[in-house]
Amino acid sequence: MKNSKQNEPLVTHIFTADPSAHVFEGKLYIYPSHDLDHDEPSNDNGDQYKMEDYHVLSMEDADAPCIDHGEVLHLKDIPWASKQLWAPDAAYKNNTYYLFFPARDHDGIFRIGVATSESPAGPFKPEPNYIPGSFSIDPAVLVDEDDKAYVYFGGLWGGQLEKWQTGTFLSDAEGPAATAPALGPIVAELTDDMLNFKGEPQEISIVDEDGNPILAGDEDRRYFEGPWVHKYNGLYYLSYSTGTTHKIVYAVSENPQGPFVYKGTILTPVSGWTTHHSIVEFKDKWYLFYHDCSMSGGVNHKRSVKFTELKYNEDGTIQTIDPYGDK
Ligand code: FUB
Repeated sequence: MKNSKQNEPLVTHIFTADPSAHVFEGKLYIYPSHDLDHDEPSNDNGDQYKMEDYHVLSMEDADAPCIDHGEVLHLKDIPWASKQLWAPDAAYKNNTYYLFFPARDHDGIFRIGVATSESPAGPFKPEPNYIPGSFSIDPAVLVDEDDKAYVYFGGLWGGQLEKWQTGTFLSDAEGPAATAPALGPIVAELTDDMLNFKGEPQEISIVDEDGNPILAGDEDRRYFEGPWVHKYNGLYYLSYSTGTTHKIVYAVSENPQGPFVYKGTILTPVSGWTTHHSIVEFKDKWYLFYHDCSMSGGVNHKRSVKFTELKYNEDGTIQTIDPYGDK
C-alpha cells in the first residue's frame, strides 16, 4: 500500500468527498461522503449526489498509507432516510463514537440523523428517527473543552436552507434579496446523550470587521454550505464554503455560537463545483482536508479527498492555500 502524499487523492479505488477529519485513539480518522460512480446529468439541486453509504478512512501518520475500513453504514439500514447520504461528521463523547449525517426523509426533506459505534472505524448503528427539529445538510460537531457539544449545519440550494426561514418548510421559499443579510449557518447545542437538540436551533450571524452583517449578494464572503468549527488559541474559527464563488473562507468568534467576524480565504477554488473541508490538529501540525475532482477529470460528483498542511500567522489569521500552488 502506498504512503499518503499531501495534495493527492487519499484513496483511488472509490470516489470520496466532504472529508471530516478527527484524531481518535492517536490516529487520523476521516469521515467522507462516498460519491457514486455514475454518468447521469447534474443540476443545481444536487440530484447527482446520490450517495448510498459511508466508508471510514484512517491514517496512522500524515505520511502513512490511508486505510479504507469499508462500508460502515448503508441507506437501507436507516429507517427514516430515502436517499442522498451527504456530508457527515463524527464526534466522541460518553465512550461512544457518533456519526452525524444528512439525508432526505421520505418526504424529500433533508434531515440530520445520528448513528453510534464503539469504534471510530464503525460499523455505525443508526437511530430509528432523525434528530427531532433537524433540517438541511452538512452537520459538523464540536465537543468543546467544557464537554458541551454543538452541531453546526445548513446549506443553500439543494441543501434547502432557504426553505426554513420561517421555522417551517416552505417548498417554494427563496433566499433573501442581495442587499439583505445573508442566511447564516445554524447551530444547536446537543443534549448530553448527543441524540437531541437541547433548545431551538439558532442562526449564526457572520459580520464584517465593522460589525455589519455579510449580505446575501456578497458571494465572495457569504455562507453557502459545509460549516466547520475548530478552536485555536481559545478562539472559535468557523470556516465554510462560499458555494457559487467556490472558496473556503473563515470567520472568528470568542463564543461558539457567534457572532463570527469574517477574516479571509483559507482555500482558493479547487477543480469541480463544490468545495468542502475540515481542519484538524495532529502531532503538533494543523491540516486542511478537502476534496477536488482531479481524479475524474472534473466531473462534479466524482470527487477525491486530499489533505495539506495549514499554517497560521502570528496574529492568528490563517495563510491562504492554493491547492495547485506547487504544480
Ligand atoms: O456531497 C454533497 C454535498 O456537496 C455536500 O453536502 C456539500 O457540502 C457539497 O460538498
